[in-house]
Amino acid sequence: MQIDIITIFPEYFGPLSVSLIGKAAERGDISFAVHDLRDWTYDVHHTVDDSPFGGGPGMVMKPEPWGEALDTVAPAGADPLLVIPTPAGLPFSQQHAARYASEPWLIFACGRYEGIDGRVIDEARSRMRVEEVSIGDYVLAGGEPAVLVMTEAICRLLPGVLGNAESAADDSFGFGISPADAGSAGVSSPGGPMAGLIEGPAYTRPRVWRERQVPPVLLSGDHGAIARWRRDSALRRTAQNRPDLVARLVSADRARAQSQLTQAGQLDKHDRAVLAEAGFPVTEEDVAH
Ligand code: JET
Repeated sequence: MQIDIITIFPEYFGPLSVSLIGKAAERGDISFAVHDLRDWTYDVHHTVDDSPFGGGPGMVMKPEPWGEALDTVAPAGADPLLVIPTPAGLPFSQQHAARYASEPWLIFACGRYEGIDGRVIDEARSRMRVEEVSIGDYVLAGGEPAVLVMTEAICRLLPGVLGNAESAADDSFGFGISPADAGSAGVSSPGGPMAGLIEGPAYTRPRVWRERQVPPVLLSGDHGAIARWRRDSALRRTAQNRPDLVARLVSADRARAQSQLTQAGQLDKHDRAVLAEAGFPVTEEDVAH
């Protein structure tokens, strides 16, 4: 996979040579090219911003350097996916990460100040695929940290990057990519037992630490009981911290009950009882079927 990043702070991307991503880059599984937007400025001050038409505070990124940068990085006829982090974008999710991991070529454009002149995105859309995405409901000074976040979420899904292929399939949120897409991307297919849930806590040695025991079921060797316990703690934590995710599962579950389909991520009777006990508003009918 090729990843191009256009930024006024190339130094910000030092972390890409560290850890999992750094190793993947060393192996040649991912190839990064970080481009300094100021390379496409021609005045002595290498100006990339100007005041906003219509007035108001702050500065706007000038269109000309962006236009030339994109022309150079993605020449006519090329087919990259241009991803632009912005608080105004669609929420970036595990589904995005999985879909981006199946792309051979991504370009990230890091905006700053009050944003990039709106015509840059319009013009880019006329000749390549463009997605504006948000990594959360807060405002950053620039897109750089968002690109690091997305790059990590994407690259850990590439084959061979995460030593253990199964840990990605079983992740919290690991319910986003269709098995077909997963196959072509070479990423592990989710729809595991934790599909649509956030995971409960994990434990390792020692068995007793500061007088606290590891939950005994995890030492029982009973794999069925362990899977059930893990699912219960995932359900309880999801009900507690992410009622929005439980609501999605319950409504998907109701739709399925009507169409008689069976698929990964579905709730069984025990699940519904655990959710009801966790105070989640599951109906009588939900618990019964
Ligand atoms: C962000 C992403 O703040 C975020 O993104 C960085 C950023 C900051 C300021 C301006 C900007 O402009 C982008 C643009 O896109 C068309 O003009 C981007 C917060 N959550 N997710």
